[in-house]
Amino acid sequence: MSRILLISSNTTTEPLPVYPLGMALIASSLVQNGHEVKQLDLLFNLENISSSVTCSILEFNPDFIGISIRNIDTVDSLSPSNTWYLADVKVLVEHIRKISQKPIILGGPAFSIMPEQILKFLDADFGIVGEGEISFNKLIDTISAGVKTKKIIYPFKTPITQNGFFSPLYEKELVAYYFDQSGMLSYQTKRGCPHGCNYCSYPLIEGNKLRNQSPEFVVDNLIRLKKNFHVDTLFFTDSVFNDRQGHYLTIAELMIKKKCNIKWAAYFRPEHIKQNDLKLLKNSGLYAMEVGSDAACDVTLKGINKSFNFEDIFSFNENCIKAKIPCAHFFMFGGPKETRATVQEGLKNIDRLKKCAVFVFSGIRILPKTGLHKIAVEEEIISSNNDLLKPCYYVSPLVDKNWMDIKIKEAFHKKKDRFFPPEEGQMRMRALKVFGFRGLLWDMAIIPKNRKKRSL
Ligand code: B12
Ligand code: SF4
Repeated sequence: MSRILLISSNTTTEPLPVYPLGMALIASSLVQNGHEVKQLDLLFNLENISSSVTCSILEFNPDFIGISIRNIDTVDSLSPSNTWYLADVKVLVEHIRKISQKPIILGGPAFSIMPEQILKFLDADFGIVGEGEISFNKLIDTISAGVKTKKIIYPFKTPITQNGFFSPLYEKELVAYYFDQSGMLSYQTKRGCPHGCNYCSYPLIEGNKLRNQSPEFVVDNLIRLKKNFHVDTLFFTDSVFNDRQGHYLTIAELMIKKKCNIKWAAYFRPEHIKQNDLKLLKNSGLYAMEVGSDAACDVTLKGINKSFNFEDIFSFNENCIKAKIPCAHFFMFGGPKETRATVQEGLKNIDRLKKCAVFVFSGIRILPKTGLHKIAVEEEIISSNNDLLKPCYYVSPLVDKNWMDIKIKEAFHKKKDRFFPPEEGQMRMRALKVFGFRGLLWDMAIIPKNRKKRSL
């Protein structure tokens, strides 16, 4: 049995504070294997980060220290703060080294995207790429047995499937904090994405094969969450909630059957969803959808390797309007094949999307081992030896970025449900938070009765 201190290093509250779900799952797997675990969330301890780390190490005296790293940066080329989250994690690792000689093990989505670069930059001892539940336990056993091992552990050929999933070990104090701050908690029902969008890092984190939890397992966890913590609003953090096999519909059916009575939102892909499906989802508690529409016309959709076209996005939106489900579409301009003509066509297309929110990003963050990375090197936008640790964006060489940004701003001028640059959306949401509103918040621009005040 070992003592393991887990630290969630994420302290950003934009666009909203998100529960450290990865840490909760690692904690659950370690506890089930008989280890003693302490979860330390740095956002919860924002006012006294360094003393909370010092006290945890001195009092708990861990044998291993695991750090969960969620974000590298904001993936927003126009972000004025230009936040690079890894700088704070570096300070954290240096601080830990001053008080403990125990092995530091890294993991989390950010780490999984660029493990070699981040391990080197942070000068930690080990790192686990992808899902950590099984690998972390194995690594601890290996190190404890005095066996030499590689510094970076890559995913096994046999990842977790149906019966192997763990229930997150939510902590009461943290649940209360995040529910109060963001108006929701998070839960993941499946892993992996089989779609090969060329800019996307998600398959690097979770693999490209769908691995579903059984609907019974999901719903039992939701019922427990509600019973133990009185949580009634959730975000399903699946990369894409609507899988082609319709597994998501079986979850919704069971939520209705078991009278879960939980409101939920999730990411959707704008395809393969019928009016009846939307009705079912709504009856199960769906109150808002974040839609990965991603590019605004057929040429640029093809440029990022999407298998749907703009008409699919349009009819998806029309169906949501009929079903009275607010949705927010996310688009990126400046991707492969973007030209002046496609920007103009894309903005006209977006204008056809009624009664929905639209968020637009300018340029696409280039992440290693993606198709976009290859294109960017071939087009000499970046050199092949750029390690991509610092924010670096793809903008099509066929369009002028300044011109494009001005055109988008003009098209969205004075529209309350259009957000560009993304920071503009953050500012409006910050104002709503000051007035005590919680939740996704953009949905209030579509359906004002979705307003939810924080419980004081
Ligand atoms: C859902 C989601 C959101 C939702 C969250 C909703 C909610 N209420 O939770 C919303 C829309 C709010 C959001 C916002 C943002 N997101 Co986001 N999000 C995701 C997504 C799809 C899933 C994250 C998740 O919860 N996964 C489920 C948990 C269980 O998995 P996990 O954390 O990865 O943990 C597993 C492993 O990583 C590992 N692990 C985790 N911790 C540890 C620790 C140790 C020691 C070990 C060994 C292993 C380990 O084991 C865990 C269990 O298997 C990911 C992409 C993806 N598929 O991962 C992007 C992702 C994490 N987001 C990302 C970003 C950038 C952001 C934003 C900064 C974007 C923005 N500018 O607004 C914000 C930041 C929000 C915040 N406060 O931190 C990036 C982060 C990397 C990067 N490029 O910088 C990702 C990877 C997507 C991407 N573009 O590449 N996001
Ligand atoms: S962008 Fe969405 S659909 Fe495409 S690969 Fe990534 S997670 Fe899958």
